[in-house]
Amino acid sequence: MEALAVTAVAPVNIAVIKYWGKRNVELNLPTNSSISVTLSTDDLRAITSVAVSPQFSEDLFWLNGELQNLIGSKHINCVNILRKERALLEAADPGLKKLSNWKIRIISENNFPTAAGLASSAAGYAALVFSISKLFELDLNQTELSKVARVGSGSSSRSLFGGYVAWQAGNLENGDDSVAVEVAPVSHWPNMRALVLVISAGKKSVSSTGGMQRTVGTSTLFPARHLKIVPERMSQMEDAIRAKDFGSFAKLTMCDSNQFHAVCLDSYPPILYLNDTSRAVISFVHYFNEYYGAVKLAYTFDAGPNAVLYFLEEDSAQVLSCLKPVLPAAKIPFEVDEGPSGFCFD
Ligand code: 2P0
Repeated sequence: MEALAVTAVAPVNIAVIKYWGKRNVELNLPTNSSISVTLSTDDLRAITSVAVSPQFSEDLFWLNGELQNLIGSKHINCVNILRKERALLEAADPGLKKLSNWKIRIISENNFPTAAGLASSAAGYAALVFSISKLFELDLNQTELSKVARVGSGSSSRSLFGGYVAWQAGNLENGDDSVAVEVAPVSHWPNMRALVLVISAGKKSVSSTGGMQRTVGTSTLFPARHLKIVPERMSQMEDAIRAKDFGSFAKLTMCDSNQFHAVCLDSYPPILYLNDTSRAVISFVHYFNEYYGAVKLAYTFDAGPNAVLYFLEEDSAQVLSCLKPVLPAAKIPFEVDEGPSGFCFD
């Protein structure tokens, strides 16, 4: 059988300035910009293999071993955007194989809980878009690919880069300027560490898309957040990252997580992602920082109860020694990653 295949690995990213709210649901255009840190693919990652063949009779997609319905899905929307890019290349060079007409098979696996507020869709769409761009030999840079991944899932735009990444909300109605850019590479702040505390591996109580629309439609606190506070925090966070100012980075990260959960609570009906264990983690982090007399540890929570802690390598012994008695399974902290990588096999 004639077939071409590529496998790619893409990392999870965890936002320190949160994306919450869409101004265009179909294109995943956000109401505010956001910033994230890309975690190591050694620990949390999506691995996706894509294959095309003239012998395949339909497009098929398996996620974590289960066949998915592709019809009308955001996955097929991403595939079709990239098929159009490939068709442009084929039109310019008649010698190229007509891969844009071949059906595709996609197999994707996450090595962590899917839809539990651990950015599984971010890694998944980034791996999908990256692997197809390699398969189709497209000449698109990471920012251009981030635009395609964004259509699948907003936060995935940030997983096209390693290190410290901003997703610019943009102003255009077609989303052409709603793209991810690098704030700093992983090498800039190599002693940054993250620790994921999986408090619950269950699926989220309210989907991100549904939750965002509820907040946009009902929270009276939300306009202040996305119009005034986040734009200010974006530049403060970029400055903190560029200056490697952990105290400012940590405080902004915690304040932004808390405000994201505050507008969730201010939505009607309220959206409650944190649980008692999450709140105990928040108290622990503030107690830890007070005890050491400096902001050495930060927490952030996405659309679920699981905590991500940020700290510096030089403080990891203190952090882990405090956490190990209560979390015996605490692993070696994750490093920050360089971003997606892919390889072809014949
Ligand atoms: C973020 N979250 O910035 C925020 C913080 C959750 C809380 O991006 O609807 O899965 O696919 O664009 O990207 C989760 O939302 O939502 C998210 P869609 P996505 O990471």
